[in-house]
Amino acid sequence: MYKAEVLQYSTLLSIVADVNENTLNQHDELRAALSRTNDLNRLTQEYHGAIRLGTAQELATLRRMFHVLGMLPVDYYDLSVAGVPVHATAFRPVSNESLAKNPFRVFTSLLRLELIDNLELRATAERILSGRNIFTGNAIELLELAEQQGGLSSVEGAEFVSELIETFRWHSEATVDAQTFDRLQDAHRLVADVVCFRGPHINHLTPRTLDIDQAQAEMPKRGVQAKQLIEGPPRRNVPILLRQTSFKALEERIRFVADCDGAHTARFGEIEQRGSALTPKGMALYDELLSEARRAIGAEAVSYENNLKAVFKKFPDSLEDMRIQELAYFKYSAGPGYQPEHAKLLPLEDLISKGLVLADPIIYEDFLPVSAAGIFQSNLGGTEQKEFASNAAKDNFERALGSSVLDKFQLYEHSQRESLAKLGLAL
Ligand code: OOG
Ligand code: NI
Repeated sequence: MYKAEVLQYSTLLSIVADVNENTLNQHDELRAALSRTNDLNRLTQEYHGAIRLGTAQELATLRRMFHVLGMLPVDYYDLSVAGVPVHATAFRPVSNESLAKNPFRVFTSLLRLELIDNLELRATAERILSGRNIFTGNAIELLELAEQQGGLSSVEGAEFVSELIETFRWHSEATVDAQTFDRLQDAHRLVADVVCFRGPHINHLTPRTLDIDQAQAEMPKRGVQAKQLIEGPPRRNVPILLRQTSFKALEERIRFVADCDGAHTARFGEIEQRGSALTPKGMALYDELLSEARRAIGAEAVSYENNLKAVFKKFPDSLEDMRIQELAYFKYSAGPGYQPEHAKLLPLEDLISKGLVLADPIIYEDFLPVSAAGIFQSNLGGTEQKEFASNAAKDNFERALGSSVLDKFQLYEHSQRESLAKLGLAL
């Protein structure tokens, strides 16, 4: 559906496929490691998408919908710090088996109208949102059936998916007149995007590349206008967390009620490169270095990148250092010749140095708030920078969601521990 809606997205997919093939052809060791961690077979699948919701009720119902698909809310992201009036979670598979089968996840934001100062405008937005229903009647019926039966048959499941897709479709007819649209747009472009349409259109989908710098260089060559900076950590020997770039949102014709035409920018495409998941200690170091780099220089592209690289010299750049200093999570597996008795005879470090146990980084499966804000900003069009008092409101978000969000560190830690337990080992 998205390929048909946003034609440039197909170009993005072919750039990523070519870059991945090149990279794998040049790095046999990487190919072997990716196949050990189950990443090779899921590399060609879409990694994530994003939507923006208007009300607590929409979020609570969507949580139930995603639950049927085995996608659970992980982590809380406060984007108000970066001048975007939303907070968010990511619905994703959490078990290793599910992640290996299909990694697709949806970054899901909820609009925070309480951050809009103009009370009258806030009330208008609330009234418009309370009058819409973003789900089809069949989707709701199948959801209730799934909850009663504890699942769906494959026929029901297929129908459920095609009904749910309707929620994410683009509508070029706005639900408001041009004047209302402009007023909401003035409060924040994101407010207009969420409030003025029948549903939460997918605003981007994102494939995963093994070399984002190559992909970034390739975009303009194929007629895709890339965002200026790659978000996240710099290029390193050992990739960490998440690096992202995107192409600018398309300007699209829309129609307002009362028959007049206008334009709106919402939909774009994004590319991501994923690296090691970091422990709380590693994440704290990442946050510290990122703020240091951002403090030093404004957004001037070339110098920002050089400076980022220089600042990140303080982050160890070998798998061994990252493991020994407990900065990242690892998946351990048996190397050639490993026997269960080895677990009792030698400490883990010796097993690793003898090649009896292999340690591969666990891939980061989540998002980064500062990067997400950069992606939001470059795709809302305009250069506006609104200031909101930064105020994380995780409790409110979870109340709207109707459940708590899962802790990403616990998930990584669990999968590290499980891989060791399979070998009869512990850290
Ligand atoms: C979501 C932006 C966040 C990412 O990859 O960090 C995101 C949005 O623009 O709605 O998708
Ligand atoms: Ni994204």
